[in-house]
Amino acid sequence: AEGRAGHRGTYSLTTAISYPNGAPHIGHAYEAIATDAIARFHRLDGYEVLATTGTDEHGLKIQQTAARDGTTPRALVDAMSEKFRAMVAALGCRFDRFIRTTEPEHYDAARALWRRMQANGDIYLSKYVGWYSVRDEAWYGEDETEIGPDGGRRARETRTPVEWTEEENYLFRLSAYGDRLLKLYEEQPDFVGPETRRNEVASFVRSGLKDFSVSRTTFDWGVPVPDAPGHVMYVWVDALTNYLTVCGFPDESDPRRRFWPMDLHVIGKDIVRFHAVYWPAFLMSAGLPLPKRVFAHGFFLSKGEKMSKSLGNVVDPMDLVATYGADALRYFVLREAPFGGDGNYDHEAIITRINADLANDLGNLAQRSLSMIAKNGEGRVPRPGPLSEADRAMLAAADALPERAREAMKDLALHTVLAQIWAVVAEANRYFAGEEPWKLRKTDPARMETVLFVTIETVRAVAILVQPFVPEAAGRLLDLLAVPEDARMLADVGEGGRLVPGTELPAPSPVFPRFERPEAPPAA
Ligand code: ME8
Repeated sequence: AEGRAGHRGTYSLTTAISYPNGAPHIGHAYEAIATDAIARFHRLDGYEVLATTGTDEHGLKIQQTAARDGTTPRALVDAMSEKFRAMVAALGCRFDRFIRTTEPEHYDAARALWRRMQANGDIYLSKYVGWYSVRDEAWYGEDETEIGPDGGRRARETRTPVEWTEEENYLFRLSAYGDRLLKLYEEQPDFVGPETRRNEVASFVRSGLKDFSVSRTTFDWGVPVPDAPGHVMYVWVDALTNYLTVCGFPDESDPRRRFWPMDLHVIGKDIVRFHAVYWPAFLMSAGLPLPKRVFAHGFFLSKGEKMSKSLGNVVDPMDLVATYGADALRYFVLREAPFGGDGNYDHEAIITRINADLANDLGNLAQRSLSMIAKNGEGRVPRPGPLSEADRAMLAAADALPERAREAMKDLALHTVLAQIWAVVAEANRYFAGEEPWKLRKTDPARMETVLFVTIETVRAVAILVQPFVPEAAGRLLDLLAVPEDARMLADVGEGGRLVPGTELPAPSPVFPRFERPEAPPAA
């Protein structure tokens, strides 16, 4: 047999790193879940994976939140980053590294990147005068501002107040990178996805790039700029560098360097510009290879509206896990919205998904076939006889799943992978109902064994395929089928990994219980 883990090479991917100035919300959970599912899929397919996530802990917003709460930035981020770490764990995500930008290792990486950009002549000192939004930590041109209803000037796009500010700053020579960026989008059309985002970014670059300020002197909660007392790095310079830190940059001999360039950055649609314009420009300037792909997922809304404390529709991912379980939440968010589009959270919708797709379609199929085997087949994998056309068609559909899923995965179409798997589940339910194995027990027990074999062999393929999405339940289902731990890879689907007739099976128990409604759903 071919080598197992890692025989296909490496695959590295990241989430964005979250601002720990508030508790994690469903948007953060969604991004972690999707990234974890992509990571798990690649592990399952034989790649050696590096999947990372973490918290983006510097900047004025953190400093201000700490001041408001009467604490220090350090104490605030220590407490809050724990909440993000706990959420990721509660969601059943398996990240190889949780990075915090306040780690000494990260300071070294950020300073090394800075020095390389500076050595290349792309960072220079200049007086910066203009409209500054504290909330956005961004400078705006006069034409990007307007007078708000309160009479004060604000940024037109974000509606945050701006102040006339003068600062001696370091600037990054972004203006020098327009042509190279446009060439990048053209030659590597996958670099930014989905396509609508690529078009937005390309037209932004085509409209002309201005140099921008990459240091701050008005506060000190950041990575100190090398050899420039009083300057801390603009938080986005420091934040983006986290992707290099986790690969051991700047140490050339660090074994983690084999994961750079990253295969994929998974981010939300609001931060595409930072990842698809600034980040590749920084890397070009520093002479480093570029990530292969930046993919922007959509936003998760609550009952159709952006979540906000004032609207009272904030859903806490920890509450959702406690109520529905991590697997159900994972399945729901990945199935509900095409990856790249927006999704909507709704208690009714998740309950429907749990009961229809998980408990009815897949759960009942497994439970019915396995309990028939327990009752009629002495609890062993049945022995198939000659295969009918229907049997062959059923097995062919199950065996084709890995290849079809790989194809959909190339486009990061997670929802398509789930739809493909559930199409096979639906077919297996039709097959099972049509063959009526419960009647065959008396009339043709040999045929009954064949039908049960084909059914649970299909369940085996499905259970292997759903591991990235519902890892806990998939593991239990594979246990019920007595599939050894080392035979649960995509490559084990099909002829090579067939269940062995006569193998003893454990007593079946439901893997996907129905959701029984409590008196009231948790506050939404
Ligand atoms: O942007 N639905 O941090 P962040 C889906 N620190 N995704 C959402 C969302 C929603 N309602 N709200 C936010 C930052 N996100 C920076 C990133 S990376 C070097 C620095 C996504 O905590 C958002 O798009 O505001 C981003 O990808 C991630 O959650 C973290 O957002």
